[in-house]
Amino acid sequence: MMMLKRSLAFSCVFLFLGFNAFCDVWYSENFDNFKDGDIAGQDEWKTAMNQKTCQIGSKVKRGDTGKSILVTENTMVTRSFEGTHDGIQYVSLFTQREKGAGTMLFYIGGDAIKWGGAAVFNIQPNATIHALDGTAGQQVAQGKFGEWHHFRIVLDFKERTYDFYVDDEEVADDFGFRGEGGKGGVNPELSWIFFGWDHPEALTTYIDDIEMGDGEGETAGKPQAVSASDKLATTWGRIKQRL
Ligand SMILES: [Ca+2]
Repeated sequence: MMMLKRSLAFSCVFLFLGFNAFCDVWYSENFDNFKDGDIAGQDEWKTAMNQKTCQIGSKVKRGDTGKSILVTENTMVTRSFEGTHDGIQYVSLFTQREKGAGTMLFYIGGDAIKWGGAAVFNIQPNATIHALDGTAGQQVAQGKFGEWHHFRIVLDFKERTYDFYVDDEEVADDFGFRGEGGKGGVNPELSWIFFGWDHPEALTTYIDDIEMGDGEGETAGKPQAVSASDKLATTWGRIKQRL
């Protein structure tokens, strides 16, 4: 892991001018190399709110091969991130839910987990997507069962607001952080994400390809241009030769 971090740091130095977008990413995971079963205990993922762990599986995933996270009722997991991630930050992920009576909850923040969250949103049993503006929830989009949706959340830790994009369409603009007591003033930076459903009503939801980084992340979740990939692979090869 240390080697990887060092390599990434090196690559950012080398690629700073030519491939700046790459450097903006500070967490990227497709879960394809995780072990099947409990995600808790892998890559610093942990259970949250005294719930059971979500699962890694290969039944439903983005792409033809690989794995994703399966979120079911009474499961909730979180991951914390080191470093200072303030100013403008983004989270990009893909999610797909099936029919069921449970609600898929998402929280992103930097204060107390759950109630001190910054951006708070969910997918309800009828597949509508809701987001909180402060403490007031409202429907912002209509999802479809059994289809991947792309979520991109852009958080402004100075203004303490966030924008929410569903499948590239902005569905929430400058929604207030939830924050402790709904004041929204207690999240200095992005330090964790967590999701799940802490109730017994049935839930089947998948999450894949989580990416987090500095800035708006406009290209997150989009296929990279072939030329950029080639350039990256070539540069990567040179970096490895030097190390
Ligand atoms: Ca995957």
